[in-house]
Order: sequence, then C-alpha cells, then structure tokens
Amino acid sequence: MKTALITGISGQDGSYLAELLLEKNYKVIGLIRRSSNLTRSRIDHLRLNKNLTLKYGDITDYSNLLNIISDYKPNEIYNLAAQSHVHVSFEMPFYTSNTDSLGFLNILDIVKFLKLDSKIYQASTSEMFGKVHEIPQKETTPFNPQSPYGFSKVFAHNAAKNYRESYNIFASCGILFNHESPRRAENFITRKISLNVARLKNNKIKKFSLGNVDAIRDWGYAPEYVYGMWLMLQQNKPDDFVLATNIKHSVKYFLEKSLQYVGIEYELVGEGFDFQVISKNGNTIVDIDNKYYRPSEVDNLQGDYSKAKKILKWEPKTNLDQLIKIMIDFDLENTT
Ligand code: NAP
Ligand code: F7E
Repeated sequence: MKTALITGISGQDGSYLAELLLEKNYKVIGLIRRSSNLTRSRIDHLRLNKNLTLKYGDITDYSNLLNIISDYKPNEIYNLAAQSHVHVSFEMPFYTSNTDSLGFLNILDIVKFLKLDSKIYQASTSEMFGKVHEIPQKETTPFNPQSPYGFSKVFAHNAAKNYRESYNIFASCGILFNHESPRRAENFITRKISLNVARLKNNKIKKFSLGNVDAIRDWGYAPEYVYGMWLMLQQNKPDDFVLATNIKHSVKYFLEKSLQYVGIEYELVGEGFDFQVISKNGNTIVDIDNKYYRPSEVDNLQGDYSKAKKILKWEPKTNLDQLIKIMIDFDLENTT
C-alpha cells in the first residue's frame, strides 16, 4: 500500500485528490491547519475512512513537516497548500511568499535531508506566465508573473527544478490553468458567478458586483486536473506539464452563459467600469465595483496541454458549458 502526504487537503483540489487516492487504496496523510473554525467541510465525507489520517500542521513550520515526513516516509507528496488567491496576494505579499515559496522549499529540503525517494508534486500555475510572451502557453514559455502569488510560485517552480537537477530529487510541477468545481471558494470568479446567478434566480439577491469582466481565462474541471497530478507522479522521471483546455473565454462570456443557463433575460450595457447587466424589467442585476480590480492584471491565458496528452495520455473532458451546468445546478440546489 502506497502512502501519500497531501498538503492543502482541505482545499478544492486537495479534497478531490484525497478521494482519488483513497479510491486507489492509498494511505493518505492530510495536513490540516489549526483554526478557530474547522475548515474541513470539503473532506467531511472522508473522515471515517480508515486510510485517511489528518495531522495538524503548516507548511511554513519546518519542524512540524520534518516530524510528519520522517514518521510516514510518504511515497508521494502532493504540495497543494498555498495562499492561492491572486488579489489577496497583493495585500499580503510576505505571507503569500512565505507560504507559496518557502513552504515548498521546506518540503524539498526535508526530503533531501532525510534521503527519501518520495516523489513530489508541486502545484505550479498559469499565473507564472503573467503578461504572456506567447499564445498559447506551454512548458517552455518564459515566465512573466504579475502578482506576489505569481512570483512566489515561480520561486517554488525553480526550486523544484534546482533540487531535481542538483540532488536527483523526484519533483514534478504541474503548471495548471484555472480549474473549477462546486468546491471552488466563493471569492473566485466562476463560483462567485455561479452562486450569485443562482441567488438571483432564487430571488435571494437583487444585484451583485464584479471587477474586470474582460479578463480571459482557460477554465477546466478540477477532478480531471487532480487525476493529471497523480499521473505525473506515476512516471519514471520527474518533469513539468501544462494541464489546460486550450480554449479561452472572457469573464463576461462566463457570466452571460450562466445567466442564459438559468433563463434570466438580460441586456448588456456599457464597457469597462460602466459595464452593467440589466434585467428585462429594467433593474441592474450586475455592475462593476473597482475594488475587485487588481493592481496588475493577467488577461490572456490559454494553455497548450499537448505534452501532457502525449506523455501522460491526459486530456480534459468537460467543456465550459458542462462546467457551468455542474456548478450552477449545485448552487441552485444549495442556495439559501
Ligand atoms: P485552495 O482551495 O485555496 O486550497 C488551498 C489549501 O492550502 C487549503 O487546504 C488551505 O488550508 C491550505 N493552506 C494554505 N496555507 C497553508 C499553510 N501555510 N500550511 C498548510 N496548508 C495551507 O486552492 P486550490 O484551488 O485547491 O489549489 C490547490 C493548489 O493548486 C494551490 O497551491 C494553488 O495555488 C494551486 N493552483 C490552483 C489552481 C486552480 O485553478 N484551482 C490553478 C493552478 C494552481 P485552509 O483550508 O486551512 O485554508
Ligand atoms: O480570477 C477576474 C479577475 O480570482 C479570474 C487561482 O486558483 O487561477 C486562480 O487565479 C479573473 C481575473 O482566479 C472578479 O480579475 C473579475 O482576471 O477566479 P480568479 P485567478 O486570479 O485566475 C490560477 C490559475 C491560480 O493559480 C490561482 O490560485 O476574473 N475577475 N471580477 C474577478 N475575480 C474575482 N476573484 N472576483 C471578481 O469579482
């Protein structure tokens, strides 16, 4: 039986990955942060599984990680823990860097120090491409991050490469483009839209506000992306892989498709800060609040996943319409 350590198990991806590895009969060790409120709602349904062990910890705490990794000697370590919100990273650059850069260095260095042959997955991101140098982006596209989140992840990505080349550590990075699900936190754009469109439909709210609706993203379905993470650690040698759909859409497109899916009739008016969505009875149901704009924007992400397709035999299956349906159906059912 293989043992896997998942940092960030309480997050969107961590919860899907835990399900996948438990189904594959792994012993799963999950790192959980202590907080005044329990943050385990995404993994509550797994708590009784005898192959799941939750340990209190924090990836910025070297001694805590050293104890856990030396006790369990995991065959695979998935580092999903991060301050993952790009906008928040502008407000908390030191905290973000400490977690997203140095936290991962702790893991690499502990595996080196203990001379383990653990295979390590690092959650790299399309945000490393930032203001993009080529379209679509692939593994060889130069990085040009535009946020503390992006530059912290570049540090971790480079650290993985350096430990791989210097010390023969098996560290693979998945450069994942945006992937979403009903488990996405409510302050990311897709979930913010699916939740608020469901609330509009159910007459729970009259209006909600967004930021830059012209930004472009490449959105996929999270459970398929965690399967790609697992595939990366089943290879014989470490490497980096883009996981994406290679299809890009604007935030405005996601919003329109969502409104159409629930049957709200609307009209778009204005551009930029003056953009509004007006309902058929003349009420503003979506407007712009500049507090959701970022100091620097990443606006043209589109991933080329052909390397993952060739080597991992990985391909995305869920298109954007299907993703919107999955998320809105969940939110219509659960909106209170
Ligand atoms: P998420 O939902 O925000 O989950 C982040 C997880 O990290 C949570 O479990 C959180 O714990 C944990 N965490 C944060 N700081 C920590 C610390 N100092 N020590 C231990 N745990 C800590 O993120 P996600 O969407 O699942 O993404 C997973 C990973 O992939 C992240 O590294 C993210 O940056 C990266 N990524 C995500 C995407 C995407 O589109 N989702 C794309 C590319 C890369 P709490 O529950 O206690 O907050
Ligand atoms: O923003 C625009 C916003 O916060 C997407 C993380 O998982 O994916 C995620 O980062 C776009 C941006 O995700 C609002 O300006 C407009 O252009 O959903 P998001 P993100 O920044 O792309 C990458 C790959 C990661 O690695 C990250 O961890 O939507 N936008 N209006 C808005 N965004 C938010 N959050 N809220 C708005 O009201």
